[in-house]
Parts: sequence; structure tokens; C-alpha cells
Amino acid sequence: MNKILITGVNGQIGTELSQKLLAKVGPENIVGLDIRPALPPYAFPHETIDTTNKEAIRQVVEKYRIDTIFHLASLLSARGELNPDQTWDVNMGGLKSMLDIARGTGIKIFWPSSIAVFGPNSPKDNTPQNTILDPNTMYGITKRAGELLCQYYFDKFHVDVRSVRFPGIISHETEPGGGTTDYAVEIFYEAIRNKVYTSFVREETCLPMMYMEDAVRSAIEIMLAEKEQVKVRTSYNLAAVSFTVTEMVAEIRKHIPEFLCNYAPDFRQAIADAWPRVIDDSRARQDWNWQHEYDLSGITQDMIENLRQKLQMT
Ligand code: AKB
Repeated sequence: MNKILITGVNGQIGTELSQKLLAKVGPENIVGLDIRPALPPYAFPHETIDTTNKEAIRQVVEKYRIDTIFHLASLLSARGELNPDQTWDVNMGGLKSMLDIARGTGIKIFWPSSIAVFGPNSPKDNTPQNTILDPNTMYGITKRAGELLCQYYFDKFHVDVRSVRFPGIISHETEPGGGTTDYAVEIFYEAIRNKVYTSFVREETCLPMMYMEDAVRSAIEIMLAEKEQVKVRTSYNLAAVSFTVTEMVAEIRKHIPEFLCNYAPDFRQAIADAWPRVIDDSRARQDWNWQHEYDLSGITQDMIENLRQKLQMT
């Protein structure tokens, strides 16, 4: 990891991953890329390009002599159902561009897959690494097809591409957009701003979740692992904690006792219902020593502290 390109750098994960990598490798070794222009302060060079524009990205890779790509640009599950054609084009086209650019160059790629690769017939509890994968959203389909494409480029063209199946990611820096698990972030903003939140999934909905600190660390750790340690070349199941909305509400009430949550499930409920409740990530733990740090109470405490400062509502 000498010269790093981060696509989707303005997004939920990109903003925090870039800060972590900045502290590790310095601003002269990071380039951000996004379809949206960079927001100041500009800590490192930023290119405004659509990730499906393979030739423009190839030029960026050559210009900055990139040897590592974190390819994060993607449309998420809920927005994907509203724009299935665009989701296929951006998610598959973007990944294929990166894999083609890396072919024969030695460039290493990190690409996040998701729990969205599982579907209605996948086991819901302790979901194994290898099991029924029958995604029924366009996002999930692009993630599963993307995993197979990664495996193919690794086997046929020796592209060192590494991937994890991220659960819902909770963070305070940049809000997610267009995901099914967005409720697990919105709830904190609304608890602090208005002391009331209307959840678009039912109270008993239970999904795997992870705090951003852990998610960013996992991406860096799998990229720093020895090549032989990374034995799964589709994508690793990755987990931290699973909880229901009711459990989140109870935890938030320990800090904001008057907080109320209402429920008005919409089309995102069906997406959440097709995903696992708890996934088995023992392969990641065995192969490259994955360990999460944040549980529900740690996440809640940190989110509330940070959002109170950010929203200036103490
Ligand atoms: C989404 O909800 O679409 C994402 C995901 C779990 O991949 N956060």
C-alpha cells in the first residue's frame, strides 16, 4: 500500500477510510475519486470521475502510479430497487473497470460485498460462509455477481482482489444514503435532534451491524494480510453484533430516557426480511485474525457522544 486510490471517497465509508489511511501513509500517497466533487478541506488530490469510465480511471491510475485501490463506489440496496438498471451499470461496470485496470499490473484491490448476497432461502441464523445465495435485490445480485467476478479475475488473471461481506455500518461522520440498514444510523440523529424516530422496519427486525471504526480497520487489515492468509477469493462473511430495533431503542434510552420510536414499515422491510439475522464470520477470524471491538453499548455511547458534538446538541 504505497499509492492508494479510493473510489466513492465522499461516501459513508470513503470519508472515514481516507482519514485513517491519511494518518497511515500521508496525503502525498492518497488520491480520492468520486462522481461528486470533493468538499473542502482538500487534504489530498481528488478526481471527479464516474467509475464506469474505465479509460479516465486508467489515466488517473497511471498519473499517480497507484498500486492499491479501495473501490467503494456503489449504489446501495434500497436506492438500487428504485434504479435497477443504473445499479447494475454502476456496480458491475465500476468493479469490472477496476479489475481490468489491475490485470497484469500487480495492483491490489479491496472491494466490499455485503450481507445482501444472501436471500430468502439462506439460513437466517449463524449464516455460513458457503450456503444458499439467492439475493432478490438488484444490489444483492450485483454483489454476488461481483464476488464471482473477483474470484474469476484472481484465478485466471492473478488479480489480488480481497473482499468482505459488510453488514450494516453505523457511523457519525457521513450519513449513508440509499441503504436498507440506514435506519440504524438515522435513529441516532433523530433521537438527538427530536427525541422521536419513525423506523421504516418493524421493531423485531434483527440485522448484523458493525461500527465504522471496526469496518475501516477490517478493510485495512485484510489488505495488509499476507497473500496466503486470504483464502476466500469471493468475499468473507464479516460480523460484529446483531440486534433488533427494540434493543437499539432500549440502549439509546439509557442516554436519552424520553426517546420514542414509532414504526411505519415500507418496501425496505421485505429487503431486511430476506437478509440474515446473525452471520458466521469464523473464516475471517481464522484466516486473517479478524476481531471486532464495538458491541451495541459501545456503538451507542460513541454515536451519541459524537453526534451531540456534531449537531451541537449537548
Ligand atoms: C444496505 O443496506 O444496502 C447496505 C448493506 C448492508 O450492504 N448498508
